[in-house]
Amino acid sequence: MEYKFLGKEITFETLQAMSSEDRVQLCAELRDKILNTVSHNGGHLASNLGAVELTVALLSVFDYKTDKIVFDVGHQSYSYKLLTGRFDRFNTLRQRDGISGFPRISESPYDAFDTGHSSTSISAAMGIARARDLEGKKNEVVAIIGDGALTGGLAYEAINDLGHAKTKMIIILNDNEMSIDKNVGGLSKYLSKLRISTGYISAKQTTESFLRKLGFFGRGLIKIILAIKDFFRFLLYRKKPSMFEDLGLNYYGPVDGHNMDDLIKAFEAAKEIRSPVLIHVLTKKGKGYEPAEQNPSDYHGVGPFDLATGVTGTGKGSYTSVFAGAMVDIASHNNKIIAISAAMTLGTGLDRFQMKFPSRFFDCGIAEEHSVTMAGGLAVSGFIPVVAIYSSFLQRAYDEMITDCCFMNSHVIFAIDRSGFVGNDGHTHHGLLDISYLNSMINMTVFSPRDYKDLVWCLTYAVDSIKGPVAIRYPRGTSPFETEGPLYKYLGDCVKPHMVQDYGNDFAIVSTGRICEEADKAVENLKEMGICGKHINVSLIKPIPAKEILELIGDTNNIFSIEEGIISGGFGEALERELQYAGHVGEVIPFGVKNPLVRAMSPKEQLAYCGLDSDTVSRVIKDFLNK
Ligand SMILES: Cc1ncc(C[n+]2csc(CCOP(=O)(O)OP(=O)(O)O)c2C)c(N)n1
Repeated sequence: MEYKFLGKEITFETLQAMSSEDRVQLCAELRDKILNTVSHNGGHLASNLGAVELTVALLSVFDYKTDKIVFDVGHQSYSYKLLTGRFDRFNTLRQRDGISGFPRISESPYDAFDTGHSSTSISAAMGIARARDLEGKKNEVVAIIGDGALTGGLAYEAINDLGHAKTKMIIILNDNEMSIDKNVGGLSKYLSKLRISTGYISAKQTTESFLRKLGFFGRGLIKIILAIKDFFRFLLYRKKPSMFEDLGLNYYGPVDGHNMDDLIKAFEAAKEIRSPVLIHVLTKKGKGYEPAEQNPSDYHGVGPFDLATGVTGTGKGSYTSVFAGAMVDIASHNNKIIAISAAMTLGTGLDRFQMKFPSRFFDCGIAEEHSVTMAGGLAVSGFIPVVAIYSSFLQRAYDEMITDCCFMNSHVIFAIDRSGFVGNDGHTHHGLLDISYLNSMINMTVFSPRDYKDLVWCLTYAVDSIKGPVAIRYPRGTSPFETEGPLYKYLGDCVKPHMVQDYGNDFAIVSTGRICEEADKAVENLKEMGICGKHINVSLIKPIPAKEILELIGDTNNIFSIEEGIISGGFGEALERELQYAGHVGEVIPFGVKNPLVRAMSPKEQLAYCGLDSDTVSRVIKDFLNK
């Protein structure tokens, strides 16, 4: 497609001056660019296709150079990036040194806030609006939040504050009836009710016809109301019952999120209100690309795909799918097993469990904290809840894990997916902090299995042989080694350390998790250089089986550890302490991540960037040993 607008400088004035036809053309260009880029680089497709008109309308009413626009999660900000000076670099989306898949203040002065995790936009925008008021500035502040993100509790903490403080700001609720999967819960039902009871607010309706339809206005009153020229302004001032109104916001909508004129009028009207306004916009996820419209969940976050057919890459198996299969197996023999997801049913593979055991599956929405405390409630009632949440998203349930599960020593199992590097989503999504935060939790047992079989053993052990809280962390993607035959002989073997290579006593390296592969190769590299050491792998990392590890280490004082996680508070530090308690005199030198701000690139590149690839590991060990 030849672009008439994209590629040229687009300012607020350019957008304001555009005709309706020009804006339609611009939307087509944005969709074309997004489709071509995402089909090549992967990314969040469906949400972005649904937000094209919304973004063009937004930037036709608000000046991105002076107003502040905060996207929730930020996965839907591609059109915004393209319209705010990043067209030329957009081909680098989610690539090393390229454009991030999320707003980044380090990337553009027009990105108001870094995002990636859900339900933060109203809080962040409110802080920005309060700062504006304190400084006596006049710019607008807008938060754009999806109906999925609105299931997160943080959003209500913000609305509670906002409805009371009456800070001037605008919330645009982008309602497409979808989270990643179909949106769930009472709120989603409530929004449907709002949609149906009111119908679209459209510029095509005349004020008079609208008022007559309502029926209860006398002729005199209609005359007065008609004196207010702008229909939208009238509607905005008309108090419409909704929970948002009850909480102190002006509610306005719903507006057709693909009708540019209606969107612009609605945003212009909202601008005039001196107190907080929520504009309810209805959009279609995947809009304009048939495969994504038909299967928005499959195209929410997608790898490279064939644009003509929509065919995405075939999965080669993953830790996630192994976990999903094991859950179904285990639950078919144990009717106390419950599976819990926080709006990530597909992502965690729990759709298989849901199909098989619908009454024992709960999707709580984007509500990690609630999911964990609810699991605590199930556990004290005799069930065995397995809460499957991505590592970085579980960070926000830190307190609930401790207070509502660990302190009571409750048998809650945390299946922590996406531990370690996640690749192109970048630093907000890495699971690099989990060992560190889990290490601080009393009573918590922690496993970091190295491959698929190990994962199944650890999960089985967690269900059958542990009575308190257990965390099992496993990474995104495929296992580097698929062992033939049984990995262990007995269930209890997964809590023991294992000798992987034993070439001599020059050094010993203790690995945990998938990164076992790099340690493996490093030990081979070193052997070729005449440096002969040992490699011990351990899946149980809390409590660390220190005595057994020391026995395997044997006669060397040059001990290293390696983990796919942050060094501070991580496995290596804990290993050193536990080995010392077990009688070892000396230190453990940890290989791990020093700075978790690791940007988008492939997981392999991220390993190398952090010095955790086998070449770097072998070089560092060689230098250390002075050989
Ligand atoms: C705390 C947290 N939990 C889970 C996610 C994963 N996640 C990213 S987008 C999304 C769905 C958001 O739905 P919605 O806000 O309606 O936006 P849409 O994609 O439908 O436009 C989820 C669950 C996240 N980013 N942050």
